[in-house]
Amino acid sequence: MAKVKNIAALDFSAHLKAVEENYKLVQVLDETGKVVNKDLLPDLKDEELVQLFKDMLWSRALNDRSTVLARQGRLGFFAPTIGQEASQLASHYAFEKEDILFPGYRDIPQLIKHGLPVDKAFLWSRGHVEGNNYPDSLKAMPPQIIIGAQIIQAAGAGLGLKKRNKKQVAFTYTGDGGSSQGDFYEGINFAGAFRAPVVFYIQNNGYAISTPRHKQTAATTLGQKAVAAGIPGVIVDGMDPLAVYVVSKAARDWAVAGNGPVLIETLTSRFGPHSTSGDDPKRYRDQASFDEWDKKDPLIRMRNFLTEKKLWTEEHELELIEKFDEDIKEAVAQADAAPKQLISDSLKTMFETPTDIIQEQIEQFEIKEGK
Ligand SMILES: Cc1ncc(C[n+]2csc(CCOP(=O)(O)OP(=O)(O)O)c2C)c(N)n1
Repeated sequence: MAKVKNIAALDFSAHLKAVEENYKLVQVLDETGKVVNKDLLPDLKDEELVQLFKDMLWSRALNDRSTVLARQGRLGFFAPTIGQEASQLASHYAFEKEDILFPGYRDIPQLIKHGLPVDKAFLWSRGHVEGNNYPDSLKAMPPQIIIGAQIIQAAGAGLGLKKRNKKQVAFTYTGDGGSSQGDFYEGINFAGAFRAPVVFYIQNNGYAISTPRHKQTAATTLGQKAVAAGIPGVIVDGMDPLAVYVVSKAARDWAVAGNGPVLIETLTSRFGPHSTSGDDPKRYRDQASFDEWDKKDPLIRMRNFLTEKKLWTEEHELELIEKFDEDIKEAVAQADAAPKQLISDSLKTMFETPTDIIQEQIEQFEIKEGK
């Protein structure tokens, strides 16, 4: 066989390296909360910085309470968010209420911040139809369970916003596993082709349930997947709230200005199990990995940063957590008071005009349920 000449165009290792080199990690705060990149410090007022930290603390409180409730059998499905607070809350902080959110099942904190009442989030977890009955003001879809499906929905919504000349964007979250799905590639490609205003997040927490990230793809980063769609891709320290915010704000500005979508990979970690339905992460993750990521806890960084700026005290934090716990308890009580879930009501949400078979089932269940 003829020997291929080693000309630059065929230097495949150089190709791979060149792609990787274009995708550098963005960081603003180091693990101790010290600013390591002044140029990227976001333009947030003191009270806004404090609010961002409060959101993250609230999310941790919600995680802790929900974990207990799930263990007591008082919630249905629950996917822990502990460890991902910067990735979730600092990204959401960059968007407007009018922007349309397409969350995955782990993105309940962003959905609540976007306007979903907490009791409805609990009802959703219990599989109650009222959990998906959103107030008109809430610009969001219910959390997606089908991995990656929200990516194509967001791409379509983005195109709709563009066609209507809206100054809004769609934004959506998936995990590292989700970025291995066909829907993911189709969605970012479609949004790129139509320059739809969409910000796509891959929250890379290292695992798709028990499958480690390195077994899912040969790509050295997930952010670089943007290159095939011809759109910008950014990799950000997902444990660094200020970096996540600043990158998200830039992405939203870019998209809303008509330049098309952006893909953001947040490097993060879930400190807990995949879900509370029986997963034991110690079976696929060693203690060293937990210890390594514990040190990167986004709450430690933000707390240190604010304390150094004299914007935060421990007493304030304790008071706040007590208040969050009270609010969450109240929301649980509200969810408990909701009328019992009826299968007939659930069936009625399937189509605006039910098909004959569904209609028949509705009638059968209404008799059984005494309606
Ligand atoms: C299309 C599809 N395939 C498989 C599943 C089963 N499943 C549920 S969660 C999950 C892992 C997803 O991992 P990742 O996207 O990394 O998100 P994470 O849970 O880590 O946030 C899988 C495979 C599913 N829900 N949908």
